[in-house]
Amino acid sequence: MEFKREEFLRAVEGCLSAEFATDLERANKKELYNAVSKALMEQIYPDWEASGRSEKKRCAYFSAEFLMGRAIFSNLLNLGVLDDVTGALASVGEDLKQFEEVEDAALGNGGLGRLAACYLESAASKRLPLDGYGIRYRYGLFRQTFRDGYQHEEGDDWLRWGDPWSVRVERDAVEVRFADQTVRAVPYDMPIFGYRNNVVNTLRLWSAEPVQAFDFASFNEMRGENKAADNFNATKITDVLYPNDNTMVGKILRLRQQYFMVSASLQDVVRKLKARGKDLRELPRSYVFQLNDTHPVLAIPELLRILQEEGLSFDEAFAVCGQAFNFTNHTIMAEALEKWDALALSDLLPGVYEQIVAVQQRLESEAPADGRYYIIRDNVVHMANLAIYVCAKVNGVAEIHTNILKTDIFRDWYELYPEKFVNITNGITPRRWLLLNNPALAAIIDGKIGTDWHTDLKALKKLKPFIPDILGDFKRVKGENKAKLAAYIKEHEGVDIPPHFIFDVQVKRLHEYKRQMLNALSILYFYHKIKSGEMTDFPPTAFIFGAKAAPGYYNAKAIIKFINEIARLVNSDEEVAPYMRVVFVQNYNVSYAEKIVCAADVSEQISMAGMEASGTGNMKFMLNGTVTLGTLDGANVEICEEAGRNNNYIFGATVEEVAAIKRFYSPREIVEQDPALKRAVETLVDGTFPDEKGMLRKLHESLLTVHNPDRYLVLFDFNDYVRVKEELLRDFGSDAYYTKCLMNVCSAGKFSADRSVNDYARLIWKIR
Ligand code: 26W
Repeated sequence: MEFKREEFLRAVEGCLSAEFATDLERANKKELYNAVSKALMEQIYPDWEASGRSEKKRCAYFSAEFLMGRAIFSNLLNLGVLDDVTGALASVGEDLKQFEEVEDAALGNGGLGRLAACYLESAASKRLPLDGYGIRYRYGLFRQTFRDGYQHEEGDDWLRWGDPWSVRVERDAVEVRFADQTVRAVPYDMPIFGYRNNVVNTLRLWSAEPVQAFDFASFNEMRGENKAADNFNATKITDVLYPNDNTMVGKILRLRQQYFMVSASLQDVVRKLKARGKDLRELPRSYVFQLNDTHPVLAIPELLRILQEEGLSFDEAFAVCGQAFNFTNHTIMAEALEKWDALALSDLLPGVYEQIVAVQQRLESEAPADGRYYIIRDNVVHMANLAIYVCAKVNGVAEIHTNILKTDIFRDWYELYPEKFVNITNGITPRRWLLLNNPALAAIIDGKIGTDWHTDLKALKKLKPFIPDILGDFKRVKGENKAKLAAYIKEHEGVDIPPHFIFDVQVKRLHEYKRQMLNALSILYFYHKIKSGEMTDFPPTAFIFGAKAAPGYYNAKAIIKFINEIARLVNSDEEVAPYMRVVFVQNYNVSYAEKIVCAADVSEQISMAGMEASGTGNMKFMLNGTVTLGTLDGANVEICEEAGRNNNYIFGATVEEVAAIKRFYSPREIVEQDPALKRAVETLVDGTFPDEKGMLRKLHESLLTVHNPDRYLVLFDFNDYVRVKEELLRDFGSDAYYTKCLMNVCSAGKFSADRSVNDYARLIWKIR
């Protein structure tokens, strides 16, 4: 984008006066933020309009979640005006950094939603015609605080700052019909800027509204109460993001959300095609759809329904769907695969249910009748099976994950349709996750190998011969990033972390399979060794956690409480103060991640092998020069392939071993044979920590006494974990250690989302 300072400032002034009746002198932060954003939106409109006009085949990415984070800095970076705008604002005495207070758009839970956001950015940067379709939740993922170590949730009022990076497109509103209500879906379009290439794609998020505007006449006739009720029901659909990650509770409101989103999106697509005079039988020539997990899978029966309404036969409509739809699986946890009660579904969406029944009949005529292939069974509709049966391609998100799909959870389907299954290893956008969050490291790299890597991350391998030259600069930058993070943590969490400590970080959603518990127990283990005098030379380490627990997930919340208690114990102990600190940061989100990822020395990726589909945080740390302490799970496997296993710290049972161990696993025995481990585990029940609600006791039970105790092999892997962790902490600081860090940077090329979207485009979408 061409930037003219005077013109820009005039536009900001114009917006301030028109929208807020104020000026540059008097505007507050929020007004200035909105005016700066709108001034830029005005200028990019022609590019946006041009991108939308193209009749090239497009991909529509259907996702219930887009975890966009903060838009302004990333947009300025991609428009190529970050420095210009910083300078222009400085010339009128304003600091761009003040917008770091702007709320994140947290319209997603975790990995799956953030992946969708990275893919939109990468596709625009690679000039691929990809648009996102989703829901404009009024409240995003809850805001987390800790009170006495317990997680508390508050509503996330992200629109408090306004939404200057979206445009409400009233003319494209559509109606969505449920058996018991009809609502209006109004799109809000967010421009997605390619990196310095004038491409602008679109994220279209639907907001639910009542069909009729407030009816004053009927209100006067004393029917006002009913109207108010209609209004409430309609907007309720898009009120709030479900805060669950990896567990699925069949809630009718969730069903409404999902149908609302896919119906509105498909109506949008069909209307566009009809306006261009296209035969809908040819839809796959113009569009391809990617279903982001099971949440948008209702799109399949909905498109069948719409196409038949438009005059196609069932077989014709089915042929279209078979070519147009593709499905990504993001987790092997059975609890997370969407299933609906058949009665509830047919009550709410009879037309859709009818199509599912028709698909089931078609499946029965095609698949072996041995009970392995079904969509509806025992009055439950299995959305993953519907997706696999109809979709052209089904993909996992890392090699190991795709192999598990083929050999385990979807093995019957793989036997029937082997050609459908493909792997697309996840990726992250290097613009947000290096250029933007770590400009000093980016500058070091630019200085040695130029800027090709900004859009071709594989080019980072050219940095290898320069590693010895930049070791000192790398250490300095890491040190500066750590100091900044420490100051931020001091301000926001009230905990002192000396910047010269090793920053050992585990940030991700809280889940038992991710094993924050393993990390917690190891901290207690080291703490006890330091206290008893057995370890006098423990390398000073700060253990930093960040994670939200689903509000209904008891054990996850208990683990937060446990770690907060450990933090209190450790941080208030003067004897161990020279050796360790523990902090659990509140409200971990995309913006917090940007600060943490560039300041970490150790990246904890310690899920039980086979459980983490891919992980993408692991890639962010790697790109920022952090070694992985991890299991051979998800994309960790490929990280080791790329960067060398010797440049990371790998421990624990492999997937193959996990299966064998589980057959005769006795966590009791393990604890009894290991007094140090036992001591750490017993803190859950021995009065070390107050436990007035019995939460810690429940954790103890889950490890030792429940049916199927220690499901995720925390105790089994403990010894190996502690051994490798200690080795890592002792290696820290040497040139050899920092060389490992930089070997990871040089080897991160594969994990660019640019590569991922290119793979999708080539293998699945067939778009250019
Ligand atoms: C409440 C329903 C529900 C079910 C599943 C919500 C969210 C999910 C997701 C599938 C969970 C998720 O985010 N999975 C993560 O996807 C990332 C992107 O592919 C992977 O990197 C992570 O390993 C995986 O856990």
